[in-house]
Amino acid sequence: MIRREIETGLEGFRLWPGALSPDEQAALRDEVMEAVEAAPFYRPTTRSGRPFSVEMSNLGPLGWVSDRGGYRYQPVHPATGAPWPPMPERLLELWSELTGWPEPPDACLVNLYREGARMGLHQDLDEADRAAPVLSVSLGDTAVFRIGAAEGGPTRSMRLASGDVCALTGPARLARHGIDRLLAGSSNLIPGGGRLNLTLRRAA
Ligand code: MD3
Ligand code: FE
Repeated sequence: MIRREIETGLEGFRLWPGALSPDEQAALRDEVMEAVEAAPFYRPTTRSGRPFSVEMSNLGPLGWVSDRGGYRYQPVHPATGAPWPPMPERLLELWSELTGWPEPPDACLVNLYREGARMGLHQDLDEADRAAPVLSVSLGDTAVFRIGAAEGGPTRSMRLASGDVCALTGPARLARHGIDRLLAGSSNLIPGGGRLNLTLRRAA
C-alpha cells in the first residue's frame, strides 16, 4: 500500500490516490468476487419499490439493505437468508492502518456499478455511531462523484479511480455525496466491465 495523502479542500475528507498497486487491486478483486459467490449481488429497492441501478452485496457481521421496510443493517442476505461472508483480512488491515479507529469495521457494503449505474446524492445516516469514519475503496472504472457539505450549498465533482482509497471523517462523515456516472472502459479490472466500491463502516 502507498500512503500518499492529497489535500481535498474538504475538512475530514481524506484521499489516498492509487493507494493500492495494480497487483493489490487484482488480489482484492479476486478475494471479494470469491467471497460474494456465497452472497450474490442483487438490486435493493427503495421504500417505494424502485430498484437501485447499483447492484449490492455485503461482507462482515452486518450488511446494509433496503426494501419496502426502509434502510437498515442486518446480519443476513435478504434473498438467501444466509449470514454475510466474512470480511477479507486485508480490508480489516487497511481500515486500521488508514483510519486508526480503535474498533474494527462490522460492515462492508459492496457496490457493483455496471455501465450506466449511478447513485443519487445522499448522506450515510444508518450507522449507530456517526462519529466513526467510513473507508471507501474503489476498483475498476473511474467514477465521477459529487460531494458537498452536510448543511447543503455547493457540491464539487471529483474522480475516484481504481486503487483510490478515501476516508470520511469528522465534518465530512455526514457530507452529501453520490456517483454521477462511470467513465466506462477506463479500467479492465472488473470482468464484464464496471466498478466495485467497498465501504467499510461501524454499523452497530
Ligand atoms: C461516505 N458509495 O455506499 S463511496 C455508499 O462509490 C456510497 O459506491 C459511493 O456512497 C460509491 O453509501 C461513494 C465514497 C464516499 C464519498 C463520500 C462520502 C463515501 C462517503 C461522504 C460521507 C460518507
Ligand atoms: Fe454513501
